Amino acid sequence: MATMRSTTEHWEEFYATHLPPSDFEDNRTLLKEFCKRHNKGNTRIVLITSGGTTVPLEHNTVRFVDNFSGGTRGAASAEYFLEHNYAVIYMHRLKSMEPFTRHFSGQTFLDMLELNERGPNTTITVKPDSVDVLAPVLASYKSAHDSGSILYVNFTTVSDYFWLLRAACECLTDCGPRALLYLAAAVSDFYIPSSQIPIHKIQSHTGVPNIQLQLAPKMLAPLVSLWIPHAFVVSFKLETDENILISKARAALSKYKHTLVIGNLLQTRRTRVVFVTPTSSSEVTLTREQILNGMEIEDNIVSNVVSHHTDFIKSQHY
Ligand code: 9Z3
Repeated sequence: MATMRSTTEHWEEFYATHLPPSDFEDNRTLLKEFCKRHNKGNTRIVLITSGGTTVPLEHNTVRFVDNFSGGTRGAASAEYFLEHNYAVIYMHRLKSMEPFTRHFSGQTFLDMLELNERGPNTTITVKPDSVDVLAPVLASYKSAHDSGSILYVNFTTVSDYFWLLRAACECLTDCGPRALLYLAAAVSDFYIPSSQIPIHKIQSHTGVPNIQLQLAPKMLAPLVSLWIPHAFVVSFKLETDENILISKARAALSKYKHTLVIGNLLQTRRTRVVFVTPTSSSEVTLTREQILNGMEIEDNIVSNVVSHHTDFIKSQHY
C-alpha cells in the first residue's frame, strides 16, 4: 500500500510541500506569548497533544481517514498537570475532549440546572445535589483560567498537527529542561501528500477510487534532535497486540533517543500503561476498587511523569 522509503529524512520535504493551516500565525503568536510569560523562575511548562488526527481525501474535505482517540487521556492529564503547578499548552483535536468540560459531556450539564421561569426575572440555578459535583471542577477551571495557566490550540488534520507541533517546540525551546512534551495524540502513521489529493469531492460515477496512503514523516526524530533538544520528551506508544508493546516502545526509544515511552494497549488503556525507559519498564495500573472509587489512571501517570521530569531537571544541572 504505502511507498516504502525512509521517513526520517522526509520531514523537511513535508514542510516544503504542505501549507500551514489558515490559523497558524494566530496560534504561533499565542504560543510565543504563553511561553514567554511562563518562561521564568522554576515554572515548568508541559505541551500536551491530545486526540486523533485526520487524513483528508479531498481538499474540500467531505471524507477523511481518522485516527481513533477521543482525547480523554490528554484532557484528564491536563487537569492533573495543573494540580502539579505546570503551565499547560493543550494542543488538541478540534471537538475532542477538553479539560474541565469533559466532566459534563452530553446532557449531564443541562441536567444539573434548574430553570425558574418568572418572565423577565427568569433565573437559572444549579440543583442542590449537583453543587458538590460542579463546584470543584468550576473552582479548578476558574483558577487555571484566571491565572492564565492553560492555553488551548487545536488541529484537525495530520498536517495541521505537524505544523503546530513544530511551532510549539520552537516556542518552548528556551525553557530548557523545564519543558515537558507529553505526546498523547493518536497521530496517523499514514497520509496522502497534498499534491495527490483532488480538490473536489470524489465522485462515485468514476468508479472505485484508487487511494494510496504514504508513510507520514516521523516528527519525533527532528523534534528530539533539533527542535527542542533539552526538553523532557514523553511519547505514547499504542498497540493492540500485547506481545509487541514493550519491544516497540524500546525500539522508539533507541531510534529517537528520547527519555520515556508510555506504552498502552487499545483494549486496556484506561487501567494499565507501561513506563518504558532505556533501562527499565514498570507498570502503572488501577485496581478494580480504584476504578469504582472514580479514580483515573491519568492521576498516577502524571504523578509518575512529574517525578521522572524532576529527576531529569536535576540531572541536567540547570
Ligand atoms: C496514546 O497511546 C494514548 O494513550 C491514547 C489515548 C491515544 C491511546 P484516548 O484519547 O486514548 O484517551 O481515547 N497515544 C499515542 C498514539 C500514537 O499515535 N503514538 C505514536 C505511535 O504509536 C507515536 S507518537 O507510533
